[in-house]
Amino acid sequence: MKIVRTIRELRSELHGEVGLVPTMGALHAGHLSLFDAARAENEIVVASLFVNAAQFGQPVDLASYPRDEAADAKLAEGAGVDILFAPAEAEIYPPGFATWVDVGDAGEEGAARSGHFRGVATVCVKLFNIVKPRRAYFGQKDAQQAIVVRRIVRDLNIDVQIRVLPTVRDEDGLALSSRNARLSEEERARALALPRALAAGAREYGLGGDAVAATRNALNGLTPDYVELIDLDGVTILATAAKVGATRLIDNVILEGELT
Ligand code: PAJ
Repeated sequence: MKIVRTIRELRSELHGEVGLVPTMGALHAGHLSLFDAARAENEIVVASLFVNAAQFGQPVDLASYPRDEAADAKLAEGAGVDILFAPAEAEIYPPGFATWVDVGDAGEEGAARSGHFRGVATVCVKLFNIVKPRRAYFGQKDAQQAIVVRRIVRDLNIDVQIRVLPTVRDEDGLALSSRNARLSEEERARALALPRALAAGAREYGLGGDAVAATRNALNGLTPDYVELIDLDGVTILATAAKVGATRLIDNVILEGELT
């Protein structure tokens, strides 16, 4: 695996059908599932590793975001990534940078995190233009992000296929997230209310009942930012977000349809 830091160097390494997996590092089995999918479908797999300051609301969230490039490089290499693109801040946002992608309505998650999806959208469009992938891989874990990225690609006629892969969970059901490392043992136990409440919501939906109300009722004392039904290209998803201690977690389950 090659680690490259500049756009020029990256371009000289690219040939054939490229699969891109954008990440912010702190890699875990969720990211690895995206690398595996990219490995299976493309000649070259590029992973980007860039903690995108533009998508963070709270300075403390950005400052405390876990960073360990050496560990990430090892995991990426083991998963068959060919090129790890790990640019410095100024390579992506050089002095004078002033153009942003305005994503429009991004549901409750967008409303809860002002400016977040603008930052995500801008860096994703830049990565698509830099890497020119045939396919790019995203996780269902961040379903609202996948919806926004699919819409951008459609609205701006970007020639890339957006693949969305299922959420990878710990054995107890908690969705893997780089932010889980911040949870104390007690908080981690309380965080299990998220997947459990979503499962209760999905059961209720299957019985013809109100999935949102059932989820709210099963959150076991957690106060959600929202519980909502969202649509990802015809797939109906039940999504929620809640703070456990100081850590904001998101999760979702599919109620109807299948991701592609
Ligand atoms: P990051 O949080 O590093 O996630 C990178 C990709 O991994 C995203 O597509 C995310 O949905 C996926 N992912 C995270 N946890 C997962 C899990 N448990 N199962 C499956 N996939 C999972 O999302 C971002 O970075 C950034 O917003 C980015 C797209 C890189 C733009 O900066």
